[in-house]
Amino acid sequence: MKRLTLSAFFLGLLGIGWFAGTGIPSRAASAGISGNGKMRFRVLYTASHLPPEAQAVIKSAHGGFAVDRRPGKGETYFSLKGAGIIQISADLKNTRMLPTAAEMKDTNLHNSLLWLAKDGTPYLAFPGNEAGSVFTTTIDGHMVDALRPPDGNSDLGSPIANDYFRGRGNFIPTDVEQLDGLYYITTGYSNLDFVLTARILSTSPFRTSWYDLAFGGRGSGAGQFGTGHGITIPPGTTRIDVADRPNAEIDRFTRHGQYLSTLRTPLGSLPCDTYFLGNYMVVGALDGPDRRKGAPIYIYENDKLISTVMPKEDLGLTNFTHIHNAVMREINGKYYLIAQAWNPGDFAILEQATD
Ligand SMILES: [Ca+2]
Ligand SMILES: [Ca+2]
Repeated sequence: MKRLTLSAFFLGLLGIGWFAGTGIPSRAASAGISGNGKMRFRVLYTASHLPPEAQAVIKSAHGGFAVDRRPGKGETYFSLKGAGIIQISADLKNTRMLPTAAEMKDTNLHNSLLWLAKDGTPYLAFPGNEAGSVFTTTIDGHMVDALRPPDGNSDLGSPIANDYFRGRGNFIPTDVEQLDGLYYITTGYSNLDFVLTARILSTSPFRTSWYDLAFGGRGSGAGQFGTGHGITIPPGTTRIDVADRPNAEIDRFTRHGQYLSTLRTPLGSLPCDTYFLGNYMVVGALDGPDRRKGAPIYIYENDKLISTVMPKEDLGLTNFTHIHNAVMREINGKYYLIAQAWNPGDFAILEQATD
């Protein structure tokens, strides 16, 4: 009996291997379902759904997703070092590479943002943590701007931040947001660990310059960060949410950098960033409280935790030891999670289990 069970198990693994090897978008690598209540998910696509160039470097994935929220759109964007910017179609069925400038293609872009200028023109922005630059492109991936490190002479609005760059401290952007012509940039991988801001002076030609507003800073006090890793503004609001990863906190600020409040994620979790869809907040976590089970994706409704999705433990996505980013889509009344893992990197799209 035991032997039979084991044989079946290994045959099953072999089956998954064959499936993944065909290059066909592999549906249901595992029959598992994960999550709670209405927010339970199963695997829809794995990394084999990505273009070959992306699959070749997926193991080094260390970024995040941006979704085009405009009516009639819905495409998702992210970038992989060595491959460039990838676009996932609005219906999730297709993926393609966008032509990407060499300067952006061969460096890590740690997250992604899609924002609209006053005239409605969409732009993508990417924090280059290795390049020390925030890159802006058109929706087609054409690079229009690279915001370089502060030179030590620009007033960043905080003596600590000014002194840091005067002393040649590193600029390491980890995420970027945009509100009314200001970029808000987290610098959680540097000792500075502030949110810095830069003004978008014009879009034709595209020009940016550092702005005198900075807030946060390293520490455990209210509105301080252990690592200010991700930054997100809930759509339709002016509130700024910073994922303070080692402290299991989402620290909230006004657009002027005044500290508002903190939402605590489960003790021992490492929240990387937040994504908002309606009343839902999705939080991809590098680790959960129980490190043996792989990393969770948390789903909150009106700031209340309603579901914990465990891709490794429940869905057989063995590379999802750490999750670096997750976003949610709604298509025809059904919810989908798009997630990427880190160390090792991996990719998956999960679909809501409605049965
Ligand atoms: Ca904090
Ligand atoms: Ca973000």
